[in-house]
Amino acid sequence: MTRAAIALGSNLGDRLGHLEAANEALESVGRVVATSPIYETAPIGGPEQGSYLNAVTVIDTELAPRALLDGLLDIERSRDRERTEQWAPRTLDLDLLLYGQETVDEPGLTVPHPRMVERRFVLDPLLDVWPDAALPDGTALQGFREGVADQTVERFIDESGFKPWTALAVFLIFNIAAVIIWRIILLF
Ligand code: A4P
Ligand code: MG
Repeated sequence: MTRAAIALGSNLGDRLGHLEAANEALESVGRVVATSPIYETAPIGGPEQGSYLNAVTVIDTELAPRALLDGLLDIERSRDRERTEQWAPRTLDLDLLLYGQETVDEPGLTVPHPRMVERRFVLDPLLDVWPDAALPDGTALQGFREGVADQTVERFIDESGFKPWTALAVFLIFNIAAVIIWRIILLF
């Protein structure tokens, strides 16, 4: 069993839906240990494009690195990921950041992910859920935080749960409280 970290990113279509679906689907490649908060992040590289939602999920897996990557690519396809140019906008990107303390360097698979230490949209969520994560040579990833501090990321707050009936309930409670207070005042 190996502990692995997966980066999730989306900046096309139903971004939150893609990340939530990916998290559920990750159960098919391992046991989900922890899921980070979601961050809204400014795009880095590539053509002009919209902001991303990024997160990191940590899993324990029995799959070898290549089989795990194949599983991740299957999940991307299930969310209609299309590959055009590098760093193009995407419905879902799943990157294998860390696979235990192993190093993999083969065609089509490099672990640790070669650009992870340059990106705040990876380091912040990763360190939220795996604070002592380290590179295979033992270098703590916390040490790279300072170098990416100028990149813009902020915690994403999902406001879609604030449905009209929630507003109605708040309105009614507020009014009932006002009537009760008014009655109490009238008693004096
Ligand atoms: N590949 C090799 N190693 C890995 C690995 N460890 N994990 C290969 C995943 N894939 C790996 O990836 C190209 C190929 O990389 C895959 O077929 C796989 O065999 P891709 O997802 O098709 O292309 P890409 O993502 O455009 O390229 P790349 O170079 O992997 O991009 P990055 O570095 O992942 O950057 N800005 C914000 N704010 N948030 C983002 O999430 N993401 C990117 C993509 C750029 N800017 C961003 C974000
Ligand atoms: Mg990718």
